[in-house]
Amino acid sequence: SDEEAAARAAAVNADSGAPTIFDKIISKEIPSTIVYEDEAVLAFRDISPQAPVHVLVIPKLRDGLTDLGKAEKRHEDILGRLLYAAKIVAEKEGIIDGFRVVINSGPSACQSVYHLHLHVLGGRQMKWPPG
Ligand code: D5M
Repeated sequence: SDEEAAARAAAVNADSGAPTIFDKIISKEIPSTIVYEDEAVLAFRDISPQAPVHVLVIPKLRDGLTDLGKAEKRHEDILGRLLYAAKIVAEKEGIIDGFRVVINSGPSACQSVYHLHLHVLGGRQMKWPPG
């Protein structure tokens, strides 16, 4: 599919350390709709929402976390912060009673941006299994 092809193309540059579109969102060079922000984490609306609520939660400092598969022991604190921020986003967005958190890691999962991000999805009945 197109998504798979794009994900494979994106993965080629993943380890180059090249900036991603999310760096420009963090620096506010590219506009985004911010839902939550603290010193370590930024949460903003996905440009291509897959549910009525679709927010991305990212670390402000990538620090090697191109994808979850690159996580190391030293990332434990930021990983915990990201997950807790996802809960705060769900609360703020009014979906605390039912929401989904997704991390696509690597081309086989159709990851397209190589700066770790959690998808927070809700506002409709989610299906299982995911595609
Ligand atoms: O998810 C990457 C996600 O990033 C995908 O759902 C689209 C979103 N995206 C890409 N560019 C932007 C901008 N500029 N604003 C907001 N959201 C964006 P993945 O899990 O890597 O496939």
